[in-house]
Amino acid sequence: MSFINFSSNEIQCKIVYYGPGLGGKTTNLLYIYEHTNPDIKGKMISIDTKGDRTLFFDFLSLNLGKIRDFKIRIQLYTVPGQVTYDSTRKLVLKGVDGVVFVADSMMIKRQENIDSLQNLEANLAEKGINIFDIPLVLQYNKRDLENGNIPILTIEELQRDLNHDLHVPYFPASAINGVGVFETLREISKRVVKAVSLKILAKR
Ligand SMILES: Nc1nc2c(ncn2[C@@H]2O[C@H](COP(=O)(O)OP(=O)(O)OP(=O)(O)O)[C@@H](O)[C@H]2O)c(=O)[nH]1
Ligand SMILES: [Mg+2]
Repeated sequence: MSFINFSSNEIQCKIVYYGPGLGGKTTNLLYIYEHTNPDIKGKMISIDTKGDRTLFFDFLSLNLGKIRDFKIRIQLYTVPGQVTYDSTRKLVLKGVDGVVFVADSMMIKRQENIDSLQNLEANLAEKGINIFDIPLVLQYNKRDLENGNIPILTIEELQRDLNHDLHVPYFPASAINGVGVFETLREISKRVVKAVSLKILAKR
């Protein structure tokens, strides 16, 4: 939930990276952390991790500068993608202002992508949020595999599977090489800050 502190003139927004296990959510945050100016970022914190797998969440806070007199701080979280950790995903979604859905381009992940997006929709609905109303962008990750032996889905197939009804912005990416990572972050931040600012104006 966006949090407005009028005494310190700060607005906090929460963005959650969601998607199937091993899709590249943590890799996105790591790349952002490693390629941001130390003045604007807090520590990256990974809570409970086993090898590659997130068991609780990752967290990174970024200072985006000012809008009028307000300092804008965004907080990035990842959920654990593994199917069994649904209760943790629900916890991490608490107070969410925007979502980046990281899909895995590998062909064998096709159904997992679809299931994970449905899981997001259901978990948002439990919180009274319609997936069509919340700032959301899709990232089609692991496009670098295009040049290898692992079969991957085309952008058209991913669009048909995931974005047919949503019609939200989408970004082909290779998070491991940083391709598309900041483009994705910029778009979701823009949408979240806009939505939060409108909410604030409406309340004033
Ligand atoms: N080839 C390739 N591998 C990637 C890319 N992004 C991530 N990976 C690899 O995929 C594996 C899983 O990445 P993570 O970022 O840990 O995935 P996650 O979505 O956080 O997974 P969970 O925490 O289990 O939900 C790691 O071995 C990454 O190095 C990419 O763009 N291309
Ligand atoms: Mg992870």
